[in-house]
Amino acid sequence: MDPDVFCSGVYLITPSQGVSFKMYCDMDIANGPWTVIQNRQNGSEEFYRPWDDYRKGFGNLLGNFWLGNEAIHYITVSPSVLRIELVSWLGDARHAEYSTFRVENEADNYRLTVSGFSGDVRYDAMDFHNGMAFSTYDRDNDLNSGNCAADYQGGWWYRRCYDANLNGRVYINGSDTFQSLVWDYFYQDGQYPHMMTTRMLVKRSLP
Ligand SMILES: [Ca+2]
Repeated sequence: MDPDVFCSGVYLITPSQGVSFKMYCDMDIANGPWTVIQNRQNGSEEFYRPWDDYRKGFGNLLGNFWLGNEAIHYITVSPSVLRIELVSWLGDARHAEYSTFRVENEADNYRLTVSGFSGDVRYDAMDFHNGMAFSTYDRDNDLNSGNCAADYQGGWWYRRCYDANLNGRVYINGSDTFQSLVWDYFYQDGQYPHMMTTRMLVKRSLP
């Protein structure tokens, strides 16, 4: 079945000759179908992982997972849109959309391009990460003299260090920790509010 035509479920796609991987395709939300590249729905999956795991991807496509930087790179070779869905522990749902989303290849450390923000979340927390390379605790590509991925316990496009930390390891409600799933200024009065669930989805830009 062609995921461009109809989907909702796990599919094998081949974005480039000799390169194929499984992905979860969603057409339950507006203007789909979308390929899900990240899903956090509970704390059952470990996200504090090394470079190689983030490169290949990990978790369960029907549960919590990171699709993998290699797969995300191949998907975003075609001009792509990113959607991020956030639900706080207070149950408030917001989303961000970016009209431009690209992840370079491994030789460029899966460098992020993200721009063209829209959506109903009150702060664009990804702008801070635009242009950054991906970092993991064993591959420090951030601009901090320390190791952001080790300090904040995720794999991410850390700068010095983050405004968003959606791959943070710590899955708990309300605790004052920076290692959690964070979207800065989700609330006006809370700089580092924790998220209960997050999803990141990609689709091709309209021509
Ligand atoms: Ca560093």
